Amino acid sequence: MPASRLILHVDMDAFFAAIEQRDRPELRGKPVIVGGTPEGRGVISTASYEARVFGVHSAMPAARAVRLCPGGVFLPVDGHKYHAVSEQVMAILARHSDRIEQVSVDEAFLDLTDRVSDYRAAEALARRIKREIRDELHLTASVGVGPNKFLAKLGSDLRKPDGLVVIRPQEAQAVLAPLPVGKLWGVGPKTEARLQQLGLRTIGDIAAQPIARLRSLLGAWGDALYELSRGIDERPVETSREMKSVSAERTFPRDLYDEEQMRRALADLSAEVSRRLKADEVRGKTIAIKVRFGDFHTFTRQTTLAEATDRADVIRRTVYALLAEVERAGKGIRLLGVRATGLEHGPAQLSLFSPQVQRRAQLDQSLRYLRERFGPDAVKWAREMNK
Ligand code: TTP
Ligand code: MG
Repeated sequence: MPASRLILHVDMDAFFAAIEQRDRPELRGKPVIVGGTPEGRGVISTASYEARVFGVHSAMPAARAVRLCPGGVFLPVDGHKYHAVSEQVMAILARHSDRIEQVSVDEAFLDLTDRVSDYRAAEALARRIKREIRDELHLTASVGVGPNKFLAKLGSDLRKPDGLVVIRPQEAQAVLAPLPVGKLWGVGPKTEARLQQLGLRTIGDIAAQPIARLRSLLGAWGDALYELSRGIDERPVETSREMKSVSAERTFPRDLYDEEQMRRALADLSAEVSRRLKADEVRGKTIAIKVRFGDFHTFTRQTTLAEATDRADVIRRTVYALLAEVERAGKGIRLLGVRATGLEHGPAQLSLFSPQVQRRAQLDQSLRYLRERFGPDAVKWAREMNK
């Protein structure tokens, strides 16, 4: 049951800036600002904790950062380097669990439910992970442990940098109550302002509302906020393996018997999968075909390529070969699908670093959860409120 999950969240401290300070000792202890230019162009990616004292933070226009922190050392983004370090961090995490969901370049959830017996053991594992990251990568991470994703992530955020916070289920309400509503997942600055207008300043204020009032104020989204305010969050950790597949399928108005028509459909589906792989800047190593016959019998066949691909022609040739392996015995085909899994990011894939891409991915996941748990109405409200 979700109530008994044990989740750990890791978030590296001042990630890009910390890597630069590690590699250039003369920058340690100094306000380091990565992204943007010293002339004040662009938007900054992150700032070392020394620079944050001046009020500098991610996504701030560089011009403003220069004004706030004139003595700051501005450095360009070295995406390749950060990507490599990100992979090292994830490799350390992978030693301790295979149920890992990487959420962004420096952040991941681990589902420890089947790995450790209790919170003490989880805390010991959290210390060990922090130590390995420090000893091997000379970087610090903040870690949160809790009964769900929301509380684990909150925990990693509460004592940054180099923090470790364990939130046991029975402590959740007390930890949450005094925090501002903006700490609730999905509540951005605009929603926070609107909730404040309604007299809802802290998470405790929300938890204290009758659910009917929240519903009348916020629609189905009120249910979602109410649950979070009480430390309830049933989103599962979705491992890359589960999440990372790109597929397209088509049900035909009439069953197909003609080989040429099947090939045309597969060509279209391959092109569609290729287009989406490219849009996400990933490539698939395993290509699968799905065949559903008129009698609803369904088969999938897959093959792993020597090299991951995003090319429509490669995918198409692969699924043609797979189709030939499916025993059709003269039966009509009702549905065909093409799927790419074993997704890999290209070596030059920098979009993981793009805050827009990160935010979009997180928002997509959040909205999916809202829809599944509280229905389309909750999604509508969440969008409306966060406009
Ligand atoms: P964060 O984990 O949000 O920030 P951080 O690691 O720099 O600082 P901390 O976690 O200690 O608060 O993001 C990780 C990296 O992603 C960050 O180092 C730079 C990049 N990033 C951007 O480029 N733009 C952004 O708007 C954000 C939020 C992050
Ligand atoms: Mg971080």
